[in-house]
Amino acid sequence: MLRSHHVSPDLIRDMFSKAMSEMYQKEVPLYADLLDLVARANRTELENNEALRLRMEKSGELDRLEVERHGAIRVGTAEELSVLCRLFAVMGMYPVGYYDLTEAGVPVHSTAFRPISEESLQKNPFRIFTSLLRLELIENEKLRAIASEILSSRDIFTKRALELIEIHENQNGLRLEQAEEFVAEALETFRWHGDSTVDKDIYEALHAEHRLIADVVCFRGPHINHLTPRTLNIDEVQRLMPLHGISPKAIIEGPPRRDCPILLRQTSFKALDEPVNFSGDRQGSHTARFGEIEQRGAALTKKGRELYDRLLRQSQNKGSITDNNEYQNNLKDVFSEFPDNETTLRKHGLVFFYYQPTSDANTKARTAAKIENLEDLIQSGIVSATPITYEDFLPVSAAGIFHSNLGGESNSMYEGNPNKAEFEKCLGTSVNDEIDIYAEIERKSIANTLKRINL
Ligand code: OOG
Ligand code: NI
Repeated sequence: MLRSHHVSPDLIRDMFSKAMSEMYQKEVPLYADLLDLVARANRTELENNEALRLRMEKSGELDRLEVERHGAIRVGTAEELSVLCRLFAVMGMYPVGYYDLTEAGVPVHSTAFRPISEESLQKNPFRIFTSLLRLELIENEKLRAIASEILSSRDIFTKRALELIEIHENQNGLRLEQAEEFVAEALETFRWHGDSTVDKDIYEALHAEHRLIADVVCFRGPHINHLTPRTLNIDEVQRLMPLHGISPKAIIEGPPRRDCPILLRQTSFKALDEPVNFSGDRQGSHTARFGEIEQRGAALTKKGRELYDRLLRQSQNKGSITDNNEYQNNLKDVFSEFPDNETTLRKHGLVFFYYQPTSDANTKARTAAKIENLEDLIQSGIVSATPITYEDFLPVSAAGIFHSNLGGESNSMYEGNPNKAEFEKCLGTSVNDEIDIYAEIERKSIANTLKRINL
């Protein structure tokens, strides 16, 4: 139970996401340009789409449109991951989902720290995609030893951040001034350091193994590598980016544009080359940090997700298409098999829905002819059903984002190596299952709806 003098974890997350955004805009000015572009495109979309504007106004989403939706970091050790898990818990962010990126030739596995309850997601849905480097997959023994030695001697958290995490755990919350201090201290962990902790030769050796290994191992901490605002029209922002001096990745990841959006569509601008001072005073550069945008749609049931995965695989049969228009057209053709209206999606059990009584539910219930099931209640206008938003990530899309920022590097040596049990051991707890979370939100909404209408 939250004591009255404690601030809510939702507020701390909100403060943290804003502080992170300010820091990142200063560190990567091109990201500030992307935010401007997205804000302008969102305004145009709202002007041209009255129905969307009204819907967003009604759900209170307009106020939150400009807050970032996610960021990403990469850590090197189990110890770092387990402390991060405790740090994010202070902000009401818990590990959801397991993503195996070895599938795409990237030697990491990941989870997303995010709010879980509907109320918390409403307040601020900010989440952090967090990857753990899998040193055990590096074959070169000497390099593996060097990397693990470097990682074991760094400390990515400030002393005060660790103390505040403990205070939070002991007193079950933080007071406002502690929360403010916590946000400032936590931010230090995610700051960019232009000074590398290693000399240039080591950096280059690790980089030659995989750029991601150099990115994780050679710096003082897990710098935030991108932040991601929400766009209302991702196709438009993809088109506008080059006109504003921003170089986008080749294609938009995820499902095609649809009337009923599903899951998550993402694109990013390519990572920048940034100057680095290596120890021993040699200069060089490192490419890791970028900006991304996302547009979210409905969460899919297990059955819906299986259909999505099958169609996505099928769309890839044409080989790798690098022109976005061609890619999207092909995707659209293949996805014509995926129903694109809410009634069919619901009747086929492909999407999770949130059920509510309509404003005149009880009047309508008195006169309704036949009511045997939920579908009858919807048909008679007693109950409304709205798709539940997908709050997680997509491994194939994440791999595409990784690749476009790692110079397309992949290494088949790492392939097909999921190890959820090991990841959870490092994390110190198990990850929540995203499908269970959506199913529970849907189930609760049905139970509440039935309770609230008098049949
Ligand atoms: C994370 C890439 C994944 C997304 O939005 O799918 C990701 C990374 O590059 O560290 O952020
Ligand atoms: Ni991302």
